[in-house]
Amino acid sequence: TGAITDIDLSLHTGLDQEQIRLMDEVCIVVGKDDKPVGSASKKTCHLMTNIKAGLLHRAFSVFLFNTNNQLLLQKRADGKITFPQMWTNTCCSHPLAIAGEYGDCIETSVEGVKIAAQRKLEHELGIPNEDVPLEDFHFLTRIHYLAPSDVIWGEHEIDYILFIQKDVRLDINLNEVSETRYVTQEQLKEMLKDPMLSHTPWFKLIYETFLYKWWNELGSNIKNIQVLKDLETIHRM
Ligand code: DMA
Ligand code: MN
Repeated sequence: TGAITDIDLSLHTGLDQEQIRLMDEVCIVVGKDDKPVGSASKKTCHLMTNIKAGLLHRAFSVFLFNTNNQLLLQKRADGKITFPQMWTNTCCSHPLAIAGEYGDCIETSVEGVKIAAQRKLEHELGIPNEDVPLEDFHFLTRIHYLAPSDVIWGEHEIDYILFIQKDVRLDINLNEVSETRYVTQEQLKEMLKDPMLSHTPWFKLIYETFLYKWWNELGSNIKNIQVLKDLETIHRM
C-alpha cells in the first residue's frame, strides 16, 4: 500500500452534512486474504487515490427476503456520497473497528458483520433489532471487488454476503434511502432491463453470479441455504 492521502470535505460544497459526519466512521483495513492490517476512516477507504494505491477494507451486503420469497431493495438517497440514487440490495455497509464488529479470523469476522448488519438495518431502514435476530442471518461467501463511483470516490472491499428471511417492520431513514421495494425474481429482471434505473456495481456482480442460485434455495426453510455456506473462498470479481 502506498502513501495515504486525504481531502477536506468541508471545502466541498453541496455534500450532505450527515453523510460527511459518517465519513469519520473507522473501517477495518484488510489484506487480500481478509486479515486485518489496521483501520482507517470511511473517507480514507473510499478515496480512489488510496484505492489505486491498494487500500482494501471489509464490508457486508444484506439480502433480506420476506416470507413470500420477495427480496427487499433500496434506492440510495440523493445525498449519499458514493453511488447516490442507485437501486441496490437491502442494506450494505462496513463492520467498524470496534468491539463486537471487528474480527481477526473468519468465524469472529462473520459474527462481527452480523452485528454491524443489525446496526445498519436499523439505521437505514428502521428495522428493529428484534425483527432480525443475529442467529437468523446466514453468511454465504466473500466477494473481493473494486468499483469507482466517480473520479474521487469508489469502493474496494471484501464484501461478506448475508441472507435473512423475515417479515420486518420498516421506517426508512430518508438521509440514507429514498425508496424501498419488495421484488420477485421476475420483477427484479424487469427492473434490471429498465434504462431509467441504475444499479450499484456490487449488486450487479452478485446478481450476475450467485443471486438467483441462492434465491432458488430459499424454499420453505431458509436453513437449507446453510449447505451453500463457504468460509474458505474469497471470490475475486
Ligand atoms: C458500503 O455500502 C458497502 C458495500 C458492500 C458497498 P454503503 O456505501 O451503503 O455504506 P454506508 O451505508 O455505511 O454509507
Ligand atoms: Mn466501502
